[in-house]
Amino acid sequence: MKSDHPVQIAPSMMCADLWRLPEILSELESIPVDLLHFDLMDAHYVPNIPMGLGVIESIRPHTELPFDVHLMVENNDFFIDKLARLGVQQVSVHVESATHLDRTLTLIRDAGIKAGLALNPATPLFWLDYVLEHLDFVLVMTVNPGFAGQKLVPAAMRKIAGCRDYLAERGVAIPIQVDGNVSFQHIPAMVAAGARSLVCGTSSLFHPDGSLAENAARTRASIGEGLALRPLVLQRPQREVT
Ligand code: S6P
Ligand code: MG
Repeated sequence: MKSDHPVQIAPSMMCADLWRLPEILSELESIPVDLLHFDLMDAHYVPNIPMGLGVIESIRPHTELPFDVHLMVENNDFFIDKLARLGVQQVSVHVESATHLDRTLTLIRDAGIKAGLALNPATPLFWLDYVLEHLDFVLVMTVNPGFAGQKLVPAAMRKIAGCRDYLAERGVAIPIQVDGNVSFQHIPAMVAAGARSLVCGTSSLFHPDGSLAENAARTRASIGEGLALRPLVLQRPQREVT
């Protein structure tokens, strides 16, 4: 994930109006965004199928922006060589969907693609323990995967800072991507907690109240606010034991 922006903007393409795709693509390029995020689902691992390989294939020749594919499928390995042939730059897989996680991450890298591990809101950080050397980024989900337009899971916010500290303690300098209700309101805290790539959907870049250009300016301003904040310190919830 290389670009000049300290925090990358990755538009979630399942939130774009496919009817207006050529126009949207050229607006995204002129903003400019940093990479395009595609959600590939199979109606098994998650109960939805917003887009398939065909959409990625038809868009790929029309832009030089890097493609970031978020796999939410039961059979990750089926997709890897196909995505490599389509010219995708990075792929993330979910811990729960990978029967042999080490093998799947190795397949991704061997295909010349950057590998990411996606952690659902309830998935602990320790899943990273034995695969860190295979990873180019970590995807922290702040909603349960499957749909756009959901409410943030508050505990997942703590995981962003937890993940930043976890990686720093191990001397691993890979970026944290955050996906799910990345709204104008939440972006500053997400960035202050350590997010360096934001998947932007209906709650920011594709917000129905603004144009793409207006929403992009608000998104960059919210990122600026987050970068100016002191790094968020991880606060564990206090619960009274009765
Ligand atoms: C959800 C998917 C996401 C969504 C994105 C939508 O499973 O992985 O990439 O498309 O989170 O954004 P928003 O702002 O509508 O929550
Ligand atoms: Mg996604």
